[in-house]
Amino acid sequence: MSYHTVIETWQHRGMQSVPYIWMNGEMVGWEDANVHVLTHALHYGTSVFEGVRAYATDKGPAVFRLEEHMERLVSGCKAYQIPMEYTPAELSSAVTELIRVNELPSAYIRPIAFRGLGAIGLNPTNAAVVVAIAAWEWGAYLGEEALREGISVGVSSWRRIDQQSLLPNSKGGGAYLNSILARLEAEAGGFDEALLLNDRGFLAEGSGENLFLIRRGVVYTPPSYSGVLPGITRHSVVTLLREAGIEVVETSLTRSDAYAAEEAFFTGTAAEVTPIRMIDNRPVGDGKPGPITKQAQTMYMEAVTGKNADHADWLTIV
Ligand code: PPE
Repeated sequence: MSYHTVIETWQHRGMQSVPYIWMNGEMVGWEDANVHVLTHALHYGTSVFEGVRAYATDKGPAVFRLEEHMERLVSGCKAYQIPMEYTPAELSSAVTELIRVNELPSAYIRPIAFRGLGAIGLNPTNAAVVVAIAAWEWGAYLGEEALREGISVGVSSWRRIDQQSLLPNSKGGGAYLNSILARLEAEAGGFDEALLLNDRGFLAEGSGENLFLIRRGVVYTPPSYSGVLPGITRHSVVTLLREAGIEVVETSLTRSDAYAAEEAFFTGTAAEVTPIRMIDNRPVGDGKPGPITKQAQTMYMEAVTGKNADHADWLTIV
């Protein structure tokens, strides 16, 4: 398949290209934002990325918790020793500029820093670092129906990456091979998404989402020592639930807790608040999104679209 055919096929599948991608400080054309096959990150996963969303608001497109995402990117680069020459503030300006030049009303934003050309072999020091940001319109991550009706998840045979071998707090590219194994296994098994346990058998998270369980009106979520990514959506939802007077407890959770839950949902920038209706073929509650799940979903959507004045500071107006 020629490279141009590849691009056309990708656009056919609904991934709309936009005029510009930001690369190392410049706006380059979508079709020119390419890398060489000897890019270090392609071979060894030496990259750190982010997923951010911008929503249409009364004041135009607004990016949700932009600074926090850029700070997590920069600290992930530090952890994986990828020299990053931009500050979170500079990266944030690049994101808003990119949305502006592409005239996007809303967007999924994908910043990435990676080791490029200059080294093959496991010492990446001489591989030049490339920083790029792409943005495009992306609808519901697991489909509109998932947001409305909920999804079925299956506990994975794969364990979530562990802090003794990788850095679960960072979005390191190579580490996502773990998520990919789990996601493919889940779909092959007839589930919509995977639920990964950690190395000690406690519940961790989805392939790209944090987990919440609800029992007797209390909301539970695995703590960072369970090896989960400290999700920015997770933090936002915990904050909103507590402000609404709902108790949220961060504690180790087991598979039994998952089966006993009356409600469950996943959170993530891409997945937003996605209800879980089945876990390992057992209905969660009555198999329909419950009241606290719906409340979390509504509060989150209000916050991201600028309808919660108390959290106007979470939005960067483009
Ligand atoms: N856990 C993992 C492993 C993860 O990748 C994400 C984000 C989360 C939790 C939620 O984090 P946050 O977005 O800060 O609330 N996953 C991103 C990538 C998904 C993808 O398919 O790529 C995302 O949601 O953008």
